[in-house]
Amino acid sequence: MVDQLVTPALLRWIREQTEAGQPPLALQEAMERSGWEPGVAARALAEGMRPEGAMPRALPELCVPEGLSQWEDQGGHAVQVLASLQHPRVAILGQMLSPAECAALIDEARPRLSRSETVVNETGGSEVNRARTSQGMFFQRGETPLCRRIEARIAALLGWPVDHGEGLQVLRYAPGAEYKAHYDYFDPDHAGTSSILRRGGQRVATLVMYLNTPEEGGATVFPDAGLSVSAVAGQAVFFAYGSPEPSTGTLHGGAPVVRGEKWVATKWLREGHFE
Ligand code: PD2
Ligand code: ZN
Repeated sequence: MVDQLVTPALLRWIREQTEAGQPPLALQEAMERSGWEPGVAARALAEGMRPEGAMPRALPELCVPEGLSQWEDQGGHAVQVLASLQHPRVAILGQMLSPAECAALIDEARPRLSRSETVVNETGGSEVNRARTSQGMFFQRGETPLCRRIEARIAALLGWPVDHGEGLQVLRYAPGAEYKAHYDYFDPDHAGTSSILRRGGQRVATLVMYLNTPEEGGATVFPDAGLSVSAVAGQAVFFAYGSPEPSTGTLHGGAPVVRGEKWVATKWLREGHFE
């Protein structure tokens, strides 16, 4: 496939259309009809909709604030940067969520759980898979006041717009349940990926927030980095992958829960506007 370049003319067209009131999804579809790859179109949209003169958000900059041990959101909630790694780009965060927020997310999610599914690469759909034995549910982005508060905190912490994120996903792992090693980005070589990329382009980063502390097991593991992150209530692991490639070192999985149960909320960030 020939690499497509985001040209100044395309960016000018996006700015004009945006000023004329065209919604991002309509522009994305129009670009795809003209032959633009969905991921390139999403990247161009993100760039073209940025106010002129504003600094570009280069994907590799998607990271937690550097050199800070603690960061406060607008509501005065302090998040700690407990550890960070350059390659793979991983950060361990403390007090990402308060105990009350963890409990409330579990309460809101519990009645809506069903068996988790994974993406079917050939079609872009999803199906039940033995590699992922948790139960889960998705909130719509901004669905509840709690979702909105958490989404705003994540966006401010990472400097990534709220509208470039998927809705929160909550997962419950019973004893024995696990999520075998995988990448969170969509495989560019699979036939179903182009239809997925139409909604916001590629995933570029993941934040897994732990809502409780399992009695034993359930760590999030990064086999290529030899890294294991314990699931501790309120803490989170963030990892970014600026391109959809194994060289990002972001192969990761959820180790089996041995005793107790494990609850997490996952936030996936996209390169463009996600509807
Ligand atoms: O629950 C986890 O630790 C985990 C591990 C790997 C979650 C995800 N991936 C995910 O939600 O993508
Ligand atoms: Zn994952």
